[in-house]
Amino acid sequence: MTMKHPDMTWWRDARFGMFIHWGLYSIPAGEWRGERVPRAAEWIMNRAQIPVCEYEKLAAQFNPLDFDADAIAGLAKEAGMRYLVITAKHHDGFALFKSNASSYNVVDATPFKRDIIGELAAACDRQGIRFGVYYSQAQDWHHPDAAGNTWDWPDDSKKDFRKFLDELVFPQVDELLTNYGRMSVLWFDTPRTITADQSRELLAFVRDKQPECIVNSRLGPGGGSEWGDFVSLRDNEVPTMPLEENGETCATLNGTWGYSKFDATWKTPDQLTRLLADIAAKNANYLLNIGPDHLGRVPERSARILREVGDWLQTNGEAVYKTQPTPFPLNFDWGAVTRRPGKLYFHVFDQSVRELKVVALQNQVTRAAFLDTPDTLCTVRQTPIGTDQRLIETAIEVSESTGTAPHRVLALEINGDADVAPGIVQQPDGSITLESLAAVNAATGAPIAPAIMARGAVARSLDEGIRLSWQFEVLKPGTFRISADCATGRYTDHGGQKVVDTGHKVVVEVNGQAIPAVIREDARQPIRGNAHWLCITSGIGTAHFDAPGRTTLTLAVNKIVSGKGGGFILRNIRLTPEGCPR
Ligand code: H79
Repeated sequence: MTMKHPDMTWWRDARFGMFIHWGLYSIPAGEWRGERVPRAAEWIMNRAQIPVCEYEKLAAQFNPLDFDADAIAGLAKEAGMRYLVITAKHHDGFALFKSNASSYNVVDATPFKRDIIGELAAACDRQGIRFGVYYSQAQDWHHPDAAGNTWDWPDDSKKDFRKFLDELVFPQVDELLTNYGRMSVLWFDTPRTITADQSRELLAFVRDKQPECIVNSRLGPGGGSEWGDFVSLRDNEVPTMPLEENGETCATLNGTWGYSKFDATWKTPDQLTRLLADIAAKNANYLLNIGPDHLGRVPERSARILREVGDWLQTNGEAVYKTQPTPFPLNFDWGAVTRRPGKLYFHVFDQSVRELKVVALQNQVTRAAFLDTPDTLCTVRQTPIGTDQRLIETAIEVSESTGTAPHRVLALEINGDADVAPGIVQQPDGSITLESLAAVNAATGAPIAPAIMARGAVARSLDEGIRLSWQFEVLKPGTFRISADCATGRYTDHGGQKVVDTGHKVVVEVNGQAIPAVIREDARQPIRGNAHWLCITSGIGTAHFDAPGRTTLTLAVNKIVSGKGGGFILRNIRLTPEGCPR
């Protein structure tokens, strides 16, 4: 049996989905016995070490009379989302569906008695939204043999994980795939304890029941691309370069998945449309979460924000749905790029830019206009620069645009499919960006990217002793400042502090010169408005090029400091012409 899904078309085209985290944790909503339990509210049982016998009592209080499946599916539709994934069972073990495998479910254990999964599946069908469920297949804090609950059952050696699979996981997955019609997505999470064989068995079981169901990569150990049908990136993670395989960024609208009464750190509609574009530009879907409260109400703010995203998609959806990732080998400061056959979409985040310039696009641009002012044409110039015929500069004047949305999309009609001459080239502003994922291993010549593609990444997490190199084309010689952008690598908001490890020792070799440097924090900024990740910039030194031409830069990583920031996580190396602000 083939283990990979043969046809991901609907999923691949969708690009935008709704995630829903809902369960008993919506009752405490981030507070236990008068104490705030910060961050992820769905983790409260674990974070406050609440015994099963106590947490279970929440079921008797669970009566979300305002729950309206049609309203939620309708909201997803209004937001422009094409699929929906809800927590059928999260780590706390409580099922939002009728189950014969355990009475710890919404129908048997609550006064509400309604099957939430059933109602939502039917509502999604009515709205034409693909329906899927999240199922925690390894952590279950309610089951003595599952992973995770170390406060009620501290002795791991007494746990029989197989028993948990047989008593609960297989029967419940069976119920989910039998009782609710077509299941479009099964979304597994935190594959601890589960073995490779057990994961394969679970996948075969799903394939047998519903061959069309799409499964995420967090099914099996490591959660990498060898598992399932698409790569689940880390929570809230935005890749820096296009992924070779289908990816998905699951993300929060504020800072928690389950409803919290304390967290009002909502992302703005502009941030969300930018993230959506940036993620699509990297070949991934955006699965954006809402957390209904104990009455089943979607927080009004999140609903309003999502509707605004939906309004933006009404005009700009063609630059998101069904698109392919950026053909350019770098991130632009001004925005992100998506494409379709015969089209390129420049998502312009920076409204102050009056002229957009890209290098090495081989196609002729036949028309350029913003999607929100489609009749106002922008002037395009395409001129060769340098000696290489393929080094064409495409410049588009955007000063005459009259639209007002903060994130506008410039649509270019081009002859044929977007074709960008391979290689890294100095940009029209003089800068040269060496993305970490575009590097090759200097020792082997092998691309650096595949090593992380298993999981996707905000950037490449480096190993001590590695030497990375990049070849690039200098067009306008001169003196350049070299700097490195480094990122946080995992859940690093230790008490609100986002940590990027510094102190790594590197040597940059360029132009016959070896520059030793220590990575430090000279500046810090959020990554593309994404509050969950942070980027620091470290100065490295300067380099001088006398003449145009092809050259190489090598980064030798000699010593890595492994602190709370996850080690040395390099986003890119930048060369900025002396005298330019960075
Ligand atoms: O379902 C959501 C999370 O609950 C789940 N995945 C997403 C989709 C998830 N399970 N584990 N993790 C994410 C990683 C665990 C992170 C932790 Fe923490 C850091 C556990 C304890 C510290 C985050 C912050 C959870 C509690 C506090």
